[in-house]
Amino acid sequence: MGNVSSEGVDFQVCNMKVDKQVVALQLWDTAGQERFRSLSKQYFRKADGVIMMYDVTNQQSFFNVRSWMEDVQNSVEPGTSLMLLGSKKDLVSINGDVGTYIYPGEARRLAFEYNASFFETSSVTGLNIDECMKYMSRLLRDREDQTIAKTINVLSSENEHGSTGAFKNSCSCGTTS
Ligand SMILES: Nc1nc2c(ncn2[C@@H]2O[C@H](COP(=O)(O)OP(=O)(O)OP(=O)(O)O)[C@@H](O)[C@H]2O)c(=O)[nH]1
Ligand SMILES: [Mg+2]
Repeated sequence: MGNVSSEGVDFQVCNMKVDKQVVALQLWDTAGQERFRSLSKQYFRKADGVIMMYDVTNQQSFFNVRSWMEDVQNSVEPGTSLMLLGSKKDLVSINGDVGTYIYPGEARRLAFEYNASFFETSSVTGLNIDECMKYMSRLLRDREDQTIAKTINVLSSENEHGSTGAFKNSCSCGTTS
């Protein structure tokens, strides 16, 4: 964040309002520097979602995305929501510097390979910041809703079987001859 490289892991909480619901997000900002790679990988395992960022004017940062995506893919639980963000879009329009610009089509293809959603963003102009966080919040909310629905299903089917068992027990206990 800011001009300082993340050392290890930063943590923040924030609430996102989506479709009149509030989704509470815990954001774990892991460092992108190589020496923190193994530390960062430990956090992917427990994540419900992973957001990866590269700089749209920096080919090397885009080149690094693939190996990070591989790490993420090998670390996360199935069903974890992945998102790729091309940051610093503001620099492209200011400089008109298309020479080093990674075009969104190329990035979108890479994101697609890893089943990740994709946005171009700018923390300077605010481009797509709200949109991408809302998008991720929706994915997480939908997955949580599915998990809750599955749990309710399992509990209610266990209850059916359980109550039959209980009924039989109480019957046999209650029956005196
Ligand atoms: N112009 C522009 N500069 C940005 C943008 N986002 C970040 N920066 C700048 O880019 C530099 C690096 O940003 P960080 O947020 O520290 O990058 P990081 O990916 O967290 O870096 P690590 O913590 O080292 O992994 C800082 O100087 C930021 O001010 C953006 O959207 N536009
Ligand atoms: Mg950082």
